[in-house]
Amino acid sequence: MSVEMNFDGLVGPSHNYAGLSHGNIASSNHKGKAANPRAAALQGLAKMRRLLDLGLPQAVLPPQERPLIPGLCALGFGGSDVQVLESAFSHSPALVANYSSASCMWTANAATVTPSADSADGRVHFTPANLTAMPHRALEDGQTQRILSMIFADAEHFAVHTPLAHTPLLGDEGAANHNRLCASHGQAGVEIFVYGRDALGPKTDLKFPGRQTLQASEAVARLHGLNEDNSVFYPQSATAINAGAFHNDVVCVSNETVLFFHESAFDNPSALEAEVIAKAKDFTPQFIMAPAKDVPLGDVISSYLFNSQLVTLPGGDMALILPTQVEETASTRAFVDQTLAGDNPITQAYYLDLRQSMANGGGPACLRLRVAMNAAQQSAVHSGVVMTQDKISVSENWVKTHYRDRLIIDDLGDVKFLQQSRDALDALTQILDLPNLYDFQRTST
Ligand code: SUG
Repeated sequence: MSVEMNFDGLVGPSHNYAGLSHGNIASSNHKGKAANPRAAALQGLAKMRRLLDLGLPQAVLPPQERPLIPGLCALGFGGSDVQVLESAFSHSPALVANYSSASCMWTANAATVTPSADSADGRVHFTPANLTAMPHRALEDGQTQRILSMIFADAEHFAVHTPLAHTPLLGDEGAANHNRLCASHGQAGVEIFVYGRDALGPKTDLKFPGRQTLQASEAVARLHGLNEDNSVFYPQSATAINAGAFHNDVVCVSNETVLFFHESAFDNPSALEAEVIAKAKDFTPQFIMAPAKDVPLGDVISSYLFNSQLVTLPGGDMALILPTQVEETASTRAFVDQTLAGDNPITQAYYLDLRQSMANGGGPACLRLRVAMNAAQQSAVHSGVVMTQDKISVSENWVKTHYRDRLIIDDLGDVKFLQQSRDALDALTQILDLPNLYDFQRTST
């Protein structure tokens, strides 16, 4: 039987607020504030535990190596690893902040995933996102490809592609701009690629970056063996991007038959709905749209209503996994209550404290990469990353042992912090049975 497994990003020890993401309001608003990596990682693990408690399969993607010493070496900083960090930091703390970001925790941006029911060759396809739009995120794709290749190593079931080239033509932000509608996870569906910018089209009036290009979405669909009958390409509205919805998953989420979104997400939602209905051969899509008159776009972006996880529970009903900010905002709370009472499959809502991640613009949906798999594919996943209650407890203890509870930009140049981060990641590779995952485990000086 097919299920959807969520691969959550384990928050790395260098979680901090450097204000690196132009167009991401939360990131800009928290620039320079002290972060609490320990609380951030524990909040993420508590979310994983909640999903396990609900009976849903849960796995984890490890953090990437940060500070990224090989990246700084490639910029000409030399000597031992400690000297590289010290000279880079004395040259530019802002540069080191880019090479220290824990942004890979938002695994909705790790890759785009096409389940085998949709792909031409019957395998699950992954394209690691190049994340070209933001300098600190453009450092992620090499390690992402390595991590995915270790976890989804079985070529009979999985295809892990090379990321698209780093060019503005092909800005790719992964599953954060990808929705899939289907009767149930194991059945063929319609994949909706939402883009922020047509890199070959006329100039638009975007105030903030439209990170995902149409050309990247089309390339990913081709690589994954999709065709025009099971894929849709649709622009996100400039209104949403200019208000701070830097990814589509800030204003829209899908699960099986349901597309749950805000009226301002798309300029012409009815045209999108019509195209999806025409391509949905054996199921009836359900569109749940929050009207702007009831739920202001500003409330959507500050609360992250649509950055919820929409999941199918073992009994068949659907649940929303939401940040507590949605409960605290009158308009969004009212819309959730109205949705639960309405004639649709969503019957439950859970509010979780993810404030550390939210302060950098990452809600529940940002923290997970969804992979729908049949039974054979599930058993081919590297078992070390599959979470159990016990493994969550072990991971919590690991966080409590290795993570700081306060981190500011100045700490990123501290060589003791470099060593602490490496000790943490080294211990994690044992917990997740991913030996020699990190460069420093093979080459450090
Ligand atoms: O790319 N924030 C991330 C948040 C990504 C959220 N993901 C999804 N919506 N799927 C970003 O803007 C902030 C880092 C900083 O400012 O320190 C950051 O990278």
